[in-house]
Amino acid sequence: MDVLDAEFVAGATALGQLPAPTFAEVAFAGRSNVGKSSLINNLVQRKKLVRTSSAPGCTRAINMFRVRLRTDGEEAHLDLVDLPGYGYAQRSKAERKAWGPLIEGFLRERPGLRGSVVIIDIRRGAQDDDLQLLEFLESVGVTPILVATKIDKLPASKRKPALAKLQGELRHRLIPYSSVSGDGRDALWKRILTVSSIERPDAPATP
Ligand SMILES: Nc1nc2c(ncn2[C@@H]2O[C@H](COP(=O)(O)OP(=O)(O)OP(=O)(O)O)[C@@H](O)[C@H]2O)c(=O)[nH]1
Ligand SMILES: [Mg+2]
Repeated sequence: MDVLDAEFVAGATALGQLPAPTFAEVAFAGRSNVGKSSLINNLVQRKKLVRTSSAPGCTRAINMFRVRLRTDGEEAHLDLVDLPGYGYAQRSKAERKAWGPLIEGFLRERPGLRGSVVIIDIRRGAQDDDLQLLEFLESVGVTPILVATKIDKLPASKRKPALAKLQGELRHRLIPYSSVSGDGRDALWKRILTVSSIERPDAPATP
């Protein structure tokens, strides 16, 4: 799989500002500062396509990026959607009130949406709002793709037990990731392309 091209398509603070669904869409959701924007940059191998920040609450709008890729000799398009982070207490109440419906509205109402990557910090584990998001996705029928990110922040000896513990709390397979080293990139792309029906799932191994 090669990413041929990636470009910013739209930023929206209301659903009506987004372009009509054109290609398959995959959303990226997670707590504020968990590394959603860094993950998208790492996936498309562009350092600065998406703005990232060490200050939480950087992404305040829904930002859509269009990726042109080639897989198995065929070209395909896919829209990646960076959602504002949730769970950041420092924002004004009015802002927080506006985002719930924005994120939920997006996840509920985009007919082209094939799945949502849900990103969890391996060091923090799944928090209440992550679990609420997973429940919400289930209720609206959006396939979750679970990612445990920032694994590079744990010493190698602590990664396995931390992943096993987090996996034990969740019902979907977890993909370990680092946006610094690129660990997990192939596995996540594979899952995204399968969920988007761009690639077929691997045939089960014949006995
Ligand atoms: N070590 C390490 N740092 C990371 C990783 N992913 C993100 N970061 C850092 O975490 C901080 C937040 O990253 P962002 O990508 O801006 O996070 P975000 O989820 O988009 O944040 P908001 O838009 O504010 O919700 C930045 O300082 C990143 O450099 C990772 O895999 N490893
Ligand atoms: Mg961001």
